[in-house]
Amino acid sequence: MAMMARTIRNSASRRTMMMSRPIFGLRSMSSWWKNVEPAPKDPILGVTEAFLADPSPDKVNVGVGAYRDDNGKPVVLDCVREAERRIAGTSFMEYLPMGGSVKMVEETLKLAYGDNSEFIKDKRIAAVQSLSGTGACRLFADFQTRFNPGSQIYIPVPTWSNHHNIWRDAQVPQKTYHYYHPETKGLDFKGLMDDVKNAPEGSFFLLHACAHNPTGVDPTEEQWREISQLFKAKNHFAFFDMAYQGFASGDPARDAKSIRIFLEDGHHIGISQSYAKNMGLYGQRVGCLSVLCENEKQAVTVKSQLQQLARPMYSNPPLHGAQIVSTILGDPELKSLWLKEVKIMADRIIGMRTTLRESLEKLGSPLSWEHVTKQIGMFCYSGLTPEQVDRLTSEYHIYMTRNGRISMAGVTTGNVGYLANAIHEVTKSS
Ligand code: PLA
Repeated sequence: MAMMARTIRNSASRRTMMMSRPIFGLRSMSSWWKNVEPAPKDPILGVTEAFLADPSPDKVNVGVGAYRDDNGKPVVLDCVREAERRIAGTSFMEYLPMGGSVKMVEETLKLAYGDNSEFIKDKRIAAVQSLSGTGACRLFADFQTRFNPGSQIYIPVPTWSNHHNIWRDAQVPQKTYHYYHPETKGLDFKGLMDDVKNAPEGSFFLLHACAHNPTGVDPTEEQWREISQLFKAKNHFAFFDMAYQGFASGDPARDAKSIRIFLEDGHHIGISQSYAKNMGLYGQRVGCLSVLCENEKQAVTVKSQLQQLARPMYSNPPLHGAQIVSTILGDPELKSLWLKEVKIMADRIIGMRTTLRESLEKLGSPLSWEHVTKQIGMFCYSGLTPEQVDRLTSEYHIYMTRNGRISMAGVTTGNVGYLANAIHEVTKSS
């Protein structure tokens, strides 16, 4: 009996041994990644995933900042269609240079620095085409850590969630500065200025050039002037993330005011630009990183290093979107069509702000919704709590980020009433 048991045990352990032997290398292959834990869901793009998985016909996505027309459909701008028609015959499939399309970059710099910028004329700007705004921020963060190791970045509270990921992955330590005042639902100007003052001389600051994400709250022109003066006194470096040029006022030149003020004051700044939103080129990944240098020689050197950072990461940026942008901006007629279309997008959002606020007021909401129309750009920082957002999703199939940010670009005549009613239901007892 004991022998039999031993035999069974032995054959069982032989079987286990055989199974655990790395036949065809299977076991060792499957164990390579056993320590990998699932990544947390992205707070913005995770919302889109959940929205897509919801079969409800009532569902509404006001999560990601992607513009929709009044029928809730994604938009291809007429200027983009025309540019595509013009470049269609060329079938150009070559690599772009490491720094991207020179023509696209030239046109893009004019939007940020001004058509007649002396810095462009003097060739003082090191600039490369980037993988949209995210790529521009990441390239800058990598540049910062390579050539200013040990430096930190000051990031506003709150900010676009991916800013934290970008500078974290580039190994740049992060500090925060005050920006938003929850009670006034406006700018915490005093907190901001105190933090700028108290930061060590020569610190790096990330600033949203316009249409701050997620709050929709921007400093006034006068406040920008004061911020710029204080940056000067403290010798801080300003890095502007300009992902929404045109979406704040409807006019790209006006939205670059913050940058122009810093330029007038003689700052050497960095800028991230993106065509995702203002040209609707989300998936084309077209953007630009620029760094204003002391002189042409330094700009050439800095550009060579930016290219050197790009080369082992993605070698060179994509071509098609860059061709669309340079075709539009290089042709006065197409450019003015683009400016008209940017204004149409911005105005539709402004109109929806008014309708959303009025609808909530008509429903007899006991809360103030003044901030819905006061804030600007693509987002409304509604003040909804994470629990209220969860209720909107579970009871009404309305999807938004848990910080209460509503992408106004997803609000339409067709869904604004439904949205207002749901917001009223989850907030009326608070
Ligand atoms: N900077 C800010 C402040 C942004 O809000 C976004 C996009 C980007 C940069 C990057 O955009 P790009 O790389 O596509 O040019 N923010 C979106 C999308 C619209 C996202 O999270 O990626 C948002 O919903 O917040």
